[in-house]
Amino acid sequence: MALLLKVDGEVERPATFSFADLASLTDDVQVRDVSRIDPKRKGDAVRLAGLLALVAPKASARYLTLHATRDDFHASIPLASVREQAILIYRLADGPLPESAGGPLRFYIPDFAACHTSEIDECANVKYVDRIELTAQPGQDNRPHDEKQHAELHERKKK
Ligand SMILES: Nc1nc2c(c(=O)[nH]1)N[C@H]1C(S)=C(S)[C@@H](COP(=O)(O)O)O[C@H]1N2
Ligand SMILES: [Mo]
Repeated sequence: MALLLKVDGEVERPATFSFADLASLTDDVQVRDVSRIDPKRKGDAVRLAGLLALVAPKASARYLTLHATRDDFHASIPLASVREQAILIYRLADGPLPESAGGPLRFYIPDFAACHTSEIDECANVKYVDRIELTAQPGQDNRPHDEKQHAELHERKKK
């Protein structure tokens, strides 16, 4: 089974997860039909908190650094602010989340701020996330800093 995600860094038990691993997590960790949270989103998710319970973050873990190798996009956000709310969308109609929706795995914060207005902004909803690294300090982050960079990023991604 292809690996979707590696979770490592400041954790007691680094782990990797496949689609089957995520699908077999217990019901309390599953979020069915994310359109109930955001009508623009579709599919099923697992709670970040459920994955963190398995890897056991160390007390030193303060930042969550999200890596998308596919397009070299990275965001690093304070762990405490998303620990309980964030989810990872992994499934659509019983299959993997398609690339067009940010799949195979998409990080999603339900109550994000407008782009580049805060550390927890819409830009941190990282698509194609394949590694979550817990760090003591802010990690790799190449989100756009202003409206011009943001517009350029979106223009690039349309092509
Ligand atoms: N891997 C990756 N994730 C990404 C981006 C990106 O360029 N690459 N863009 C971000 C930005 S700037 C925004 S506003 C949202 C847009 O998500 P949407 O296209 O699903 O609306 O995705 C974020 N996640
Ligand atoms: Mo954005």
